[in-house]
Amino acid sequence: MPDGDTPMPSKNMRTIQLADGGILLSEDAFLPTDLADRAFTRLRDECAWEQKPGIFGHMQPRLIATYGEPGLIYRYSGRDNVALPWTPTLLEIKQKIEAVQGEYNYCLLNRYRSGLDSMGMHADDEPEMGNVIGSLSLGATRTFRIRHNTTKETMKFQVGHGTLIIMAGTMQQFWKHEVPKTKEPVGERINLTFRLITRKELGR
Ligand SMILES: O=C(O)CCC(=O)C(=O)O
Ligand SMILES: [Mn+2]
Repeated sequence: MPDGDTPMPSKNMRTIQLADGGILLSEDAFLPTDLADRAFTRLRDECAWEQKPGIFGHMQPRLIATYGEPGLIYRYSGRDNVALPWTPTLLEIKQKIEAVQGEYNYCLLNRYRSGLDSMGMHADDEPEMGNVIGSLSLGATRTFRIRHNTTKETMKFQVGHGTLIIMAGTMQQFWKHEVPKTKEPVGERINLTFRLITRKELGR
């Protein structure tokens, strides 16, 4: 079994060494289509989706849901997001990603209802956040764009049904990422970001 820090990528996984020690792993069809289809339907129909206000008080342009170990809270954009208990679908996907890299106790799900839904440039660099984040995409293909903080170097990835991206190394310190809006007629997309919220911040 991997120890969580040492990646065990499959032969279909690309490893990209980014400037300043960022690491990005990606695999297009990480989840087989039948499992991806089943997961998309279940997560869409079973998760407790909410639209929440962002940092400036306006509604975020997407729906979110948060799952994980009991009592775990992830605070971002000035709001607490309390984990609901893991569902079987989330646990199944979590274990598959952990077999590649990382150890996770929390999942933030984002649901992009159409091309108008998006996520702006940001880094998941809160002090309590582990540096390895496993991001699994389901449904419509969207662009995942990353940008270096100072050189502004950018890279784009098409993330489709079953695509896995793992962000690791120093990526959150030196790079930001986003899912821009698109005018293309795209369907719904669900993205799962598995994270490790460290113990010292539990129970705040
Ligand atoms: O939807 C995505 O691919 C990215 C989600 C993300 O960056 C986040 O939840 O922090
Ligand atoms: Mn993010």
